[in-house]
Amino acid sequence: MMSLKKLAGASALAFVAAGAAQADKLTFYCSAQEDWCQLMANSFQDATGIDVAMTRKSSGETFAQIKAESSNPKGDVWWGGTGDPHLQAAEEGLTAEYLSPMRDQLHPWAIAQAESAGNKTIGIYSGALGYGYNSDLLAANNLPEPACWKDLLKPEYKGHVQMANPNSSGTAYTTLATMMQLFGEEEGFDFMKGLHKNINQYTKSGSAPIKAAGRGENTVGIVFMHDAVKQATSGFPVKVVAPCEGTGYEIGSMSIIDGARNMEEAKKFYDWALSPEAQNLALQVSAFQVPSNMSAETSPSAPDMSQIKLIDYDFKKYGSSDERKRLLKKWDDEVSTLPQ
Ligand code: S7P
Repeated sequence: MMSLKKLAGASALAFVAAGAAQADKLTFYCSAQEDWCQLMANSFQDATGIDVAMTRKSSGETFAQIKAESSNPKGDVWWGGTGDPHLQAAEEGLTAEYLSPMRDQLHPWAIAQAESAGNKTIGIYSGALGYGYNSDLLAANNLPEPACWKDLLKPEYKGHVQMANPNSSGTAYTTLATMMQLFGEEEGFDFMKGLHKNINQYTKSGSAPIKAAGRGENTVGIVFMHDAVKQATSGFPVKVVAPCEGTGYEIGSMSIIDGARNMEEAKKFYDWALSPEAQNLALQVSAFQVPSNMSAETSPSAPDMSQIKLIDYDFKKYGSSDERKRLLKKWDDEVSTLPQ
C-alpha cells in the first residue's frame, strides 16, 4: 500500500502535470530576421505568460511546412516574411479568417492586404527591394559602383553577386516577381538568366547575401533595402542601392494557421503583434521596415519609401497560387539549370 507521504507526492505530481498540460501555449512560425523573431517570442511570453515555441524559417520554407502539415496542423500563427506566400496560403485554405479589433489602427496598405485575401492575412510591415554592396571589396576588385538592376549583368561582376533561391526565400521571389513587372516576362527572364552568370551562390535565406557582404565574403547582395541598412548601421562597409529602373516591395504579413490547436492564443498574439508597443520592438533589433500600425515608430534610418521609385506591385497576381508555382517552376527549369 502507498504511504501517505508517497500519496501526497504522487498527487502533487499529478497536479503539476495537469497544470502543465493546461498551460497556455503558442506554436509560433516566424519568417522575419532571427533576432526579431526571438524578441517577439520572448516579449509576448513575458506580456501574457503564454509559453511560446518559436521556429524561424524563410517565407517559402514556412509556406511549404504549413502546407505539408495541413492535415494535422502543428503551428498556430505565422508572423513575418513576404506577403506573397501568405496570400498563397490564404488562397489554398491553409490559413484562417480573423478580424482583429486592432485593424482601425493600421495603414490602408495593411488592410488592403487583408481584404484581398478574405481577411486570412494582414500587413505588418513594408519594405522596398534593392541591393547592397561591400564598398571595400568593390574598390579592391576595381569594380564600378552599380546603381541600376542592369548594372549587375555586366561581365565584370561575375562571381560577385549573391541572391537567395526564390523557392525558399520570399526576398528572392519578390526579386523574380519584380523583374516580371519591371521588364515584362520575356525580358524579365532574360534578366534572371544574365544575372545567373554573375551569381556566386543562391542562399536559402533572403538576407544571407548582405550579411555575407558585411563580413567581406561577398560583394553585392540582392536583398530588401532595410536588410542592407542593418548591415551599414552595424558598422560594416555596406552601401545601399535603390535601383535606377525602379523596384518592387513587400508587405510583410501575418496569418493564423487554419485548424490551429491554440486558436485563442494565436488571436491574442495577432492582436498584440498589431499594437504599436509590439511593432516598436523592431527598433531594438535594427529592423528597418515601415511598421503597419500608424502610431508605431519608423526608424530615421529606414529607407524612405516616398523617395524610392516603386512599381505598382501586383500582389494579387504574384501572390496567387498558380502564378507563384508557375514562375518558380520556370525559374527552376530555365534559369537555375543554366551553366555559369
Ligand atoms: O526580416 C527581414 C526580412 O527581409 O526577412 C523577411 C524575409 O522574407 C525572410 O527571409 P526570406 O527572404 O529568406 O524569406 C522579410 O519579410 C523581411 O523584411
